[in-house]
Order: sequence, then C-alpha cells, then structure tokens
Amino acid sequence: MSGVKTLSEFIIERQDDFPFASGELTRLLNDIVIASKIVNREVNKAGLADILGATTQENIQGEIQQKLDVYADDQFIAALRNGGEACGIASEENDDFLAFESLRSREGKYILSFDPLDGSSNIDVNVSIGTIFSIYRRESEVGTLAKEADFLQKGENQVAAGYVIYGSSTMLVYTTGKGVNGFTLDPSIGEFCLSHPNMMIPKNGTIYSMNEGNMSYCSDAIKNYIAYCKEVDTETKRPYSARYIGSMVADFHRNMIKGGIFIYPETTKAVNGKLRLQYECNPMAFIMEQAGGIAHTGTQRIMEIQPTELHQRVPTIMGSSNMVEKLLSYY
Ligand code: AHM
Ligand code: MG
Repeated sequence: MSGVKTLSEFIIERQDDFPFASGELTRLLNDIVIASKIVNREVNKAGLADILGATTQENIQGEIQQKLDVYADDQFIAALRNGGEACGIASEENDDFLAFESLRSREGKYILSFDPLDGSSNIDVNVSIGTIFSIYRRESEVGTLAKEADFLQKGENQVAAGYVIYGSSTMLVYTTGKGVNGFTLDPSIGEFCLSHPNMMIPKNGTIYSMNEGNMSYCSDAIKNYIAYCKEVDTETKRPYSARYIGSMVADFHRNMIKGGIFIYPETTKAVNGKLRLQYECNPMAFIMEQAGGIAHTGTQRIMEIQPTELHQRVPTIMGSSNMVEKLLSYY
C-alpha cells in the first residue's frame, strides 16, 4: 500500500531499536493490537448488542463492573494467554495478578499491566473511552510462574506503554522509550495506520482538566493553581479553558495534541487521589515524558514511585511542562 505505514510494519521496523531483540516484544505488541481491534468492534456497536450497562459484580476497588469492562478484560487476557510472550498479567478488573501456567507462557519474558476499559462511566453515554497498557520485563526467572514482584516494578522499568482511544476515530498511541507515535484505525482495511509520528506535547497550553466538583476537598496548592488558571492575563492567555471528559485517556490525548494539564489530585476524601499507579498512571507517565511533558504527584515524579500494592492509587498531575511546573510551584 503506497504512502501508508501500518502499525504492524512500523513495529517490525522498530524492532532493530532493541539490540538482541528476539521479536517477542514485537509479537506481544501485535497481540495487544488484535485485542484492541476486537474491543473496538464491540465498543462501536455497543448500543445495538446486549453489552451496555452494569454487571452484578464489583471489582476489588468496590466499583460495579460494566459489561464492556469485563468483555474487554477477557479479550486482552485471551490474546496474551494465547500469545505466549507474556508470563502473566494484572488488570484493573482482577483482584490479583494472573500467572499463565502453560509451559510456553512460563518461558515468556514480559508481564503486562492494563486497564481494559478506562472511563467506564462514559460507556453507556457514547463518550470516548480507552484502554491503557504497560509492559515490563519480568524479574522472576524465565521458565517459572510470574510472581508479584514482577508487577510491582517502578514505572522507570517499563519497556513499552500505550493507550487506545475509542473516540470519533480509534487511535493507538505507544512508546518503547524512543519517542511516541500515534496510529489511526482505518476501518475500511482494519489496520492502524501511522497518522501522528513523533508526538510531542506543546510546552505551554491553555487547557486545564480536573473534576472541579471535588474542589472543597482539595489542598491549597490545587485551589490556588486553579484560581490562577481563571485569572485574566493576556500575555499568558488566561483565563485558560476548562475541559473535563472524565475519561483519562481522552483528556490526556486532547492535552497531548493541544497542550494542557490534567489533574487528579489527593483530596481529604481520597488521600491518594483516584487513579491507579500500575495500569493508569505509569503508562501515561511514560508516554507523557517521552512526548516532552511532565508526570508528577505534586511531591514526586510518578515513574520513581516504588509500588507496594497492585491496585495502589497516586495523585496525578500530567501535561505541558511549563504548566505542570507552575502548578508544582504552589506546593
Ligand atoms: P475507571 O477506570 O473506573 O473508569 O476510573 C478512571 C476514570 C478516569 O478515566 C477518569 O480520569 C476518572 O476516572 C474520572 O473520575 P471522576 O468521575 O471522579 O472525575
Ligand atoms: Mg481506569
């Protein structure tokens, strides 16, 4: 196909970025692509099939699971289990990590943490949702079952991370630590095609994204920064615009392209904020830093946090470097 580079071609081309690569990471990324295409198909016809609405189950965080959450979780697990490159997975929808038992999977060098469908509250109302994934090399010995320590690595150790946004078009954005590239799904050929090479977030932006309904529970640092965003100053193009979709992937993606800041801070009601370190914040932080932005908790760079639990939450501030630095100056 002239002029079009598909994601599969791109991944194979970039395999040479990794000395001694054996193609396993390439195959693992391809498994993720296949699962995301299947999920995309269901998301697109969600209103027609009996797949909208809630199940009767809760996840470990006490949140009612949506049918599509569970469907997406099953698709990713099946693709990775069958692929054999990952020795285990952890996901938002499963209480514990899953060690794949087959002999082939035990030989897998990688583990994957993911949020199969982020922005669940937006599923039933036809607003963008996403998938987030994070890949690490295992720490346990190849040939054995995956262990918890494999899943509790610092974000700095990630070998790849990405997200899929099921929006007005479907896109997959990922990094392997050599920049960020974005691919748009062409439904006519069923392929993700390179549409956003070398994505960089602008250093400055004019958008802030935060659930301001929580403001009464926020620290003075957050209150004062949001007040700053609303002040009039023509030189710094304030007041900024408030944009909050409530799907992290969609808010993040818009800010990546236009410049902006996304904030889900600690509050007196949720002392560590809402978002989960291992499958929401670390992968997005890796992408954000690779695109020239900053990902912070307010007191610490997100990717330097040593995780202690699979579903741990962290305050989250991500976006254009000058905007994040300005907010940090209020802490
Ligand atoms: P989820 O994984 O259960 O969908 O929750 C994560 C989502 C994020 O996508 C979004 O940024 C946030 O929750 C919105 O939370 P709130 O409704 O509190 O503003
Ligand atoms: Mg989520």
